[in-house]
Amino acid sequence: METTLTTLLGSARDILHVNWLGASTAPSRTLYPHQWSWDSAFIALGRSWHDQRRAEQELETLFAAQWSNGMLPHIVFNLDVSEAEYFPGPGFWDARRTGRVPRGTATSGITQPPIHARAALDMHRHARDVDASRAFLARLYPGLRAQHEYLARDRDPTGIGLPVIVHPWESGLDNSPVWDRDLRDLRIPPGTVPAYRRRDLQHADPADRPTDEVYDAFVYLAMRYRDSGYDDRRLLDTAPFAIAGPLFCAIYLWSTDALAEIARIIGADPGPHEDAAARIREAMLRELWDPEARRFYPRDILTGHLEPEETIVSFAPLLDADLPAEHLAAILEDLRSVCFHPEADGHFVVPTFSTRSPVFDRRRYWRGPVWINTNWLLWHGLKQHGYEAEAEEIARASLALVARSGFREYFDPFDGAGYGASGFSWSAALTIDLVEQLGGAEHVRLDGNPMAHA
Ligand code: 2M8
Repeated sequence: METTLTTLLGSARDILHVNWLGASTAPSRTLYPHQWSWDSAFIALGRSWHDQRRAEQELETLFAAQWSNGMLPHIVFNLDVSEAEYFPGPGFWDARRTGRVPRGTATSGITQPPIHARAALDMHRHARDVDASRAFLARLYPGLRAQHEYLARDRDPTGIGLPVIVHPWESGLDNSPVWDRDLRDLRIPPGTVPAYRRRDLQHADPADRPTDEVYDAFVYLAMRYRDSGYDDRRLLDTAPFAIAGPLFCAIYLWSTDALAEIARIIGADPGPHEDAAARIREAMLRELWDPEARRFYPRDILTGHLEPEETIVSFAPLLDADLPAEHLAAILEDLRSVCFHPEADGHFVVPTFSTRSPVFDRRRYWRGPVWINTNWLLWHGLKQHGYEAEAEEIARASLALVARSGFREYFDPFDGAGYGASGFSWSAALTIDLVEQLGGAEHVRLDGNPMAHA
């Protein structure tokens, strides 16, 4: 089995090599030929175990495209790829019009979960060249700080203490049922959505991807934000979608803790980040916790309502190192329930949506399948709270999935079949990170019970 893991790690590195674009990495050469923001953080972390220099370059390339207001764009376009190869491309976003996009770069106009400070800190923790890594942290720190300040300053229009996302694409979990109600409630005036061609369907099975109706809603929301001039001061008047969600906010909190640590490492003042973390932590408990359901839910700040869907985002507050015992116990109960831990033989944890929901879909993008990045986040969260057995089960399931089906984009929780893109970068990168964190290929066994160290 050791040999298999060694081979697996070799293939994971090969994928990162093939998807390397020269200064950053594409999530997939076919489906996603540009640089994506949170993908790059996962990719840099995985790559850093064998190539510190390129891993650092990955994040520096991303931050070189950060807007002047601190907004870190969710896509940095690869200028060698034509507009026709991915929709929506730079022409659609028309970001340059804001005057905030750095010269020589082309970006989208929305952001993604701010996992970057955490990735940079983790990279530093195992860096071989510690001096180079410290210098890298010092170079990245102003950008990380600006990214966090942007979210606190411009994305909290009602002052709840949490940033909102203005598009499901910002959540990273685009097509999750958690947004269904909001997308259904959108009143899209007939004729407003321009004619467009879906490029994703040229590279992926339509059964794995969002429906056309959902895509229209995605395009409409992106257009609305673009046509407002990406003006966050007018969000309450112009945004049809403004949601503070547990996954985005928990990652923001986790990274804010990391930012305080980075500040300490480079000799800056961690105080402002510690204060920010305390505020975010408190706001998450106040705004996103439903005491009756005993669950964290996203809050729609336009209606004031919580969004009661049973999705994986409810478990993300495990990333809060100080999560109170009551909340921790409730999350564990849910994670162990038949909805997220189906009892069928050979199932794989953790489905992204309750397997008991009538609209659970075992293969469609974010509507049920297991993803390696959400597993990796929960693995971290469980470990930090001392739930070793549960964390090990997730690690074992993740490795079994990629060993069985390759580095696919997502996986069937029941039979482990792979869906979406093949040669998907974050599945490869986080496999590397997982194995290395567990002690390396020669120490990890996939067989036996549980993830035993040899
Ligand atoms: C997916 O999102 C993009 C749009 O941003 C798409 O469907 O075209 C999501 O899974 C997102 O989380 C991810 O960052 C991106 C690239 O892997 O693909």
